[in-house]
Amino acid sequence: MERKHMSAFSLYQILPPQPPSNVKKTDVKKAEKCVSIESLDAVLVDLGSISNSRERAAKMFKWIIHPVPEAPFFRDTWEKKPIYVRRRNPDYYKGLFSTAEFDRILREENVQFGVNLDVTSYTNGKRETLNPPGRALPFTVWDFYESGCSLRMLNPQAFSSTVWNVLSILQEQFGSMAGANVYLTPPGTQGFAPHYDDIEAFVVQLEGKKHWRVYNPRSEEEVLPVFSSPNFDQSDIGKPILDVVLEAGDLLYFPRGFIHQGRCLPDAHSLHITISSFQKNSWGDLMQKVVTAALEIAMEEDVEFRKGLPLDYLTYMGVQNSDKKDPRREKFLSQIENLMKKLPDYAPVDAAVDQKAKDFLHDCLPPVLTPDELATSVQGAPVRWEDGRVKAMAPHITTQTQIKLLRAGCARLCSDGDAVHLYYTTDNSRVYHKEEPKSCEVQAEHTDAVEFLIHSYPSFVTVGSLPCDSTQDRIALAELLFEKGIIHTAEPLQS
Ligand SMILES: [Mn+2]
Repeated sequence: MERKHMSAFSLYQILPPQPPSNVKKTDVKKAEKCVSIESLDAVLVDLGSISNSRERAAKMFKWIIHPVPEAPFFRDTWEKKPIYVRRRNPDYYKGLFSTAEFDRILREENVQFGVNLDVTSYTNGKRETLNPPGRALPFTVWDFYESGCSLRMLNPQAFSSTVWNVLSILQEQFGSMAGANVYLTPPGTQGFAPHYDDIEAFVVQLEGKKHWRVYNPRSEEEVLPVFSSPNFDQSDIGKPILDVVLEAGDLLYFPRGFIHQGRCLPDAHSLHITISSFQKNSWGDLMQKVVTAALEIAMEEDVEFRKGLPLDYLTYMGVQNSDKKDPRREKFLSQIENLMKKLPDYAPVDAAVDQKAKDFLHDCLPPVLTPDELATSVQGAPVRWEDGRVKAMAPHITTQTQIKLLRAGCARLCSDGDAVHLYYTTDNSRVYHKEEPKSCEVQAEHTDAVEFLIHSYPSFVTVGSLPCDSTQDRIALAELLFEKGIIHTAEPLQS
């Protein structure tokens, strides 16, 4: 296919070496007028009053990149270039995570070396991982730290409710899994060799400071790479395009493919959390599903795809024959082209997107419920054991009960061949893929009602308004969705 375009790589080459987003004082002041600067606690309380989880996600994201406005960020910066936000407010991200919490987690939780925590060092150009086997107890971990090693906590969302909450909100902004790692680095040391990653990275400086250097992708092939790089030598990476000291409250964003390294200054430790997203979330990743499925369908429906290969094709095709001037090669290649051109006719794009969505729902963190949501969902149902008997009967749903999905993205209808399934995130684990994908088959008489419920979000609808054939069906469906934690009610249910 012939296409005139400016390659992403050449685009990077013309970007100003110092990003214009190095926010000046005046810009911050201008932005303050539009969005108030709030603490994380205040933001989270605020979000609780927003009924639409997608709006919550957008607001959370705005708070993270503040004062950079969202629309220009996604237009000019996202997947294109790094951005550094100097905030001059060490408390901006306060409450998200801290070294004190790190210490608390080591004491109270079962943190395993190599699974939840890595001990690393990078000295004289040599990168080492020093994980002993077993549980990471403070005694050993702090000894490593004192001797100059960096600590990387791999899934802080499993141990910190705040990180879990923030990521579970953000995943709806990205439509792609939001992950995080926490990095604690002793003064005067560096924990990692220069490298690039396969994710969009938001480095949120929580404590102390760190000297960061960010470098352009080295070639066209390393722009928006599919895989992370190995460790590089200093001589491999050229000159940094960004050279900054991140202080508490500051933010550094860089796209996948941008090489980076962070080193602590002699006078301060550094604690940061890197929030990441968009791993394997490219057009190509979707096309893998589209093309695979299109070919399956084409083979079922089009005899041209089922006709046999020429008897002698191995004698003129293949690498060993690729330099041959043989007219049969041209004929063979043109037949390949004809078949390729037919594939779009069979491409089940919506079904492929459903496959992608299914993967995403499996990757998702379960939602963190607000007190109101807890009181109106299965998790907070008031049934309990008291005084030797079950107190309060299981509450019941009537046609007057008002219901709504717990989150815009907590459930999704996907067709699996003949059957329709509802996939949902509410029974997922805080630990990545610890649970199998959760789904339930939706009977044909219920699909319209589930779709209605999904499309009614964020409004509540009465159970009686669900487009089902009978009241019995309506109640049965609502009870099923309530039990799975997919919906909650407008008011706490009465027994
Ligand atoms: Mn990295």
